[in-house]
Amino acid sequence: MTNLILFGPPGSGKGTQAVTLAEKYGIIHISTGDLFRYEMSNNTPLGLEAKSYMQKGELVPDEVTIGMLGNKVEANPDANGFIFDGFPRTVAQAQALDRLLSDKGQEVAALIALEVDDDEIVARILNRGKTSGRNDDNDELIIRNRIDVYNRETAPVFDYYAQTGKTKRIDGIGSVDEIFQRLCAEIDAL
Ligand code: B4P
Repeated sequence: MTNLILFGPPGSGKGTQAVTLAEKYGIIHISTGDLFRYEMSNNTPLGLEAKSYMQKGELVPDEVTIGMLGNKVEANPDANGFIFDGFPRTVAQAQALDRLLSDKGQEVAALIALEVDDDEIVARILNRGKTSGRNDDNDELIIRNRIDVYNRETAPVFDYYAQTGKTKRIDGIGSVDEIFQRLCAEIDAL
């Protein structure tokens, strides 16, 4: 069983790459961002709560996010592994993920970080905003806030996993296919 964390700032290409990686390696892709957007589109209480944070570029509270992620993992008892995209985004989420996997006799195999500079992130997300219909993609101030939140709350997750030697860094600039090849090389070497 291979459990991977695809890591990086907003707009670094996690969602883009996770879909094809999940297909290639036969593992389940879990995107907390997609799960929240699904709840929002159905106007559920969870979706309405998530919306109030996401539209400002803030993180949804840990208790909500961890519970939702746990339900999704539990719903796939026969999975060969998971690729976590956009989770964990805080050290508390990372600790919760480790507990969840350890209760199943599993662990995180690697955290692979996509490295992309801030100006490229802003350009990519504004470009996606032309068609995504996402409030958090259309306003440069909100995008810059998402980057600040990443640096403050999410970047420490890299250091948390670095302590156990599970972290890898990938240059996230290049074509989608080039980055996919770089990611596969790291995963194949695990
Ligand atoms: P996410 O849905 O995770 O959104 P993201 O960080 O913007 O996306 P990603 O990095 O996956 O970028 P993508 O591949 O789409 O989170 C949105 C919000 O949800 C958060 O701000 C937060 O509020 C909330 N949330 C989610 N998870 C949470 C958690 N665990 N805890 C608390 N809150 C949480 O790529 C972006 C764009 O770049 C696309 O348009 C893509 O086509 C383009 N692109 C990709 N690769 C490219 C390349 N190589 N070259 C050029 N463009 C590229």
